[in-house]
Amino acid sequence: MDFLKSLSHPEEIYNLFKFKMGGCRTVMSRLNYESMSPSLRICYQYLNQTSRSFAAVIQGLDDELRHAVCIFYLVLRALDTVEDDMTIPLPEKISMLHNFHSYLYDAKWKYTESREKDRRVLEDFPTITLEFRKLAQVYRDVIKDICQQMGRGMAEFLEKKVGTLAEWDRYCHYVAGLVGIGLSRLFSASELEDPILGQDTSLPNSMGLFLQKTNIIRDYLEDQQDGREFWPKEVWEKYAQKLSDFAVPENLDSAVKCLNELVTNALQHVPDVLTYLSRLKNQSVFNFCAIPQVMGMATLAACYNNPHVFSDVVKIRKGQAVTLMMGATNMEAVKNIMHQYCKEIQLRIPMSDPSTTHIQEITGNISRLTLTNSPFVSRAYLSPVYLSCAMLLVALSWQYLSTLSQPSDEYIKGL
Ligand code: IN0
Repeated sequence: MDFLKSLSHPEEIYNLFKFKMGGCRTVMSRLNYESMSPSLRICYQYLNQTSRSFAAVIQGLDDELRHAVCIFYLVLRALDTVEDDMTIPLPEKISMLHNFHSYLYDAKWKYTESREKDRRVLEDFPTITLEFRKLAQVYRDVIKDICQQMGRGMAEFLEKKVGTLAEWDRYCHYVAGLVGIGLSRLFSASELEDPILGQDTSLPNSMGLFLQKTNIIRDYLEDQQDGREFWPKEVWEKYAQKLSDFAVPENLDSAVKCLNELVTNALQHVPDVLTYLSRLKNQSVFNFCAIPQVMGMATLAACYNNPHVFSDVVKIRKGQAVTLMMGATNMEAVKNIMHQYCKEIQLRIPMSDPSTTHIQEITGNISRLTLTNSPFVSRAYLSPVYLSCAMLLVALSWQYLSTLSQPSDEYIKGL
């Protein structure tokens, strides 16, 4: 199926094939489970269960940083699960969010009442905190501090909706910007990156804001169905009476206008993302940071001016995701990828849209910043001969792969 979806993108077919054949090792490293304590092994199992694709990218990180990020990720998942759980009475939830950082040093704390998808991390929180307490003090201090700030911020937004654009930035800072700030401090603490990286807060905040705004834009429908609202009122009130109006087909024109304004807003973070990535020195840290950002850009480009955001889930193809994962390993490649998606957006800018001028300005800027000497090979070479070769390759690899069970299979399913 993945191969079929990529039929008009031969380079993706090639990459899906290469990836399955072990190309995934460029960004992932196989973990040595035998050398791990049973509790750490369980932590990695939870990581793989909660986010199969991103788990692989975490596992590509060097040495002890990998464990620190794995624990950080699981702790954040637990905090997020508390925030999302609508069955917890408000006063109890507020207190849990405020005190969450202290549970890291409470060997017995767990929460067994949740019905959320990732409840396992709360039910078995003691296994995660046991490993947390084995981390070096510098890592523990960062993780604890971020949990404290994030818990406080999440509690602040429990009773209010996102109103102004400043509040949108503030909410995204709590749930994602702080993750970037924490990660940068972990990178510096590991000495894989310079101390300066962990001291800055503005660039890593933008990294998180870009990802989170993209998620919020993409997940409009899913959030509506779950009774959640994260689109800022300051923007949607220009186009509708209620945010839920956008799910009604008659309002599709206004909905897309609003969508385009939010995409434009999210794109404003791209220059910071590029500056942040250009500061990274370690290869494994670079891959870890760059992959989610290029995926975010691909998702944003797929959402731009796309009415499907209001009727189904807009997702990037697996072939596209694999191509990005294998490609985003150096600054020049990242710039080329960003440049390509920027061009895709530019080609789809409608003439009469309230944010046309603004998005032209921003994409023009991104386009200039991402211009390199070796532009991305364009899709112009999509000749019939190439297509036939690709289809032949599909048939052959399909046959071959169906007889094999590769370790990367699990991963690719998760994408
Ligand atoms: C993340 C981020 C993440 C990775 C690397 C550097 C970052 C710098 C700043 C902020 C966040 C950074 O990446 C993941 C990516 C991810 O989970 N992708 C999903 C796909 C999807 O569509 O959701 C996957 O399953 O592959 C991310 O989205 N978040 C995250 C969480 C914890 C950590 Cl440690 C790193 C979530 C969020 C809310 C954007 C911060």
